[in-house]
Amino acid sequence: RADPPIPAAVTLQRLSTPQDIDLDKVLQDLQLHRRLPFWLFYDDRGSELFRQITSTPEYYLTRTEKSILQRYASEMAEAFGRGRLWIEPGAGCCDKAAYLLSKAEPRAYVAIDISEEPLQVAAEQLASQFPDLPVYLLVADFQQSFSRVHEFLPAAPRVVFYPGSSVGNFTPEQAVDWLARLRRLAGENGELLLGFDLLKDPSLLEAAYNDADGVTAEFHLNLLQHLQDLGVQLDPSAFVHSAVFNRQASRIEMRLQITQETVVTYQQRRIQLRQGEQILTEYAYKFSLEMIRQLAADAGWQLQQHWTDDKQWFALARFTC
Ligand code: AVJ
Repeated sequence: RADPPIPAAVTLQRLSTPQDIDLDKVLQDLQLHRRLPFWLFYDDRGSELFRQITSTPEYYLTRTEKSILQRYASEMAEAFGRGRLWIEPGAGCCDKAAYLLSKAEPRAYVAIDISEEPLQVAAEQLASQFPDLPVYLLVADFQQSFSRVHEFLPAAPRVVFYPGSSVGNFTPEQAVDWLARLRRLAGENGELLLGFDLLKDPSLLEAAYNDADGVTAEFHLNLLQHLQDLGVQLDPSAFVHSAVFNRQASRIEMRLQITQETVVTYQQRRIQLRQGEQILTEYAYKFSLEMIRQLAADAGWQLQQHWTDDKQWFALARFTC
């Protein structure tokens, strides 16, 4: 299929390609710690399935966050001020930023994502919605080439936009590292708009990760297909989805349960999994405002204000350096 045309106001830069996965390290982690990394969810099919999750009735996160953005876009734009460079890591199809771009009159909008296709589609959308807005699309894997993004961007005070509660995939320690990287990305006088899921009734949390139509289960099991596509041999029928809320740790824990003895092989590696074992694939932390304030403070960010919905299910907060 041919690439869609890139509009004139849009600059596309490819900084890295998704090929450089260290698969042996991934399998070593499976062998030694019964862990697989959450980013393996996101191949093309996985990104599509995540999109489908966001429209299940149980998965309130995306819907709630968008309602907050819609309701408070003007107030947020006012708080951040106009003429800034808005940067969104992991932007995907850029649909959340669109709420703000109409009000914030940015110097430019910069979308960073490892997956090029949704960015391309978003570019057309943004160009028709905001014909005068310079848009930069950076195809990049943040693991490696984050520092290089500075080379491509116009000079202006920055806002880093990190919605979706993706910060919840990290352990608190990793989250501090990540927020510190976002602070370097934001630069001098940089600000941050961070979306995060709030603590609530565990039955609501667990329902959001166990939707009745099984979309989340399919999303979870797609990770096995992704591994197979990368050359790993395994039998997907030996794995089932589970997601439970751990109150103590304040997080949803997603695990693949082994229902029958099975073997995973990759090159020289042979990993035997017994019935009843479980493989940890994802954390989704649920925060209080105080938890987020503290994590961000440890990374050098000061909480300024936050916006939430009527039920206080989700929040977006503004931080300054
Ligand atoms: C994309 C990380 C925000 O943790 O809620 C959804 C991913 N995993 N259902 C989340 C996810 C299972 C999602 N984030």
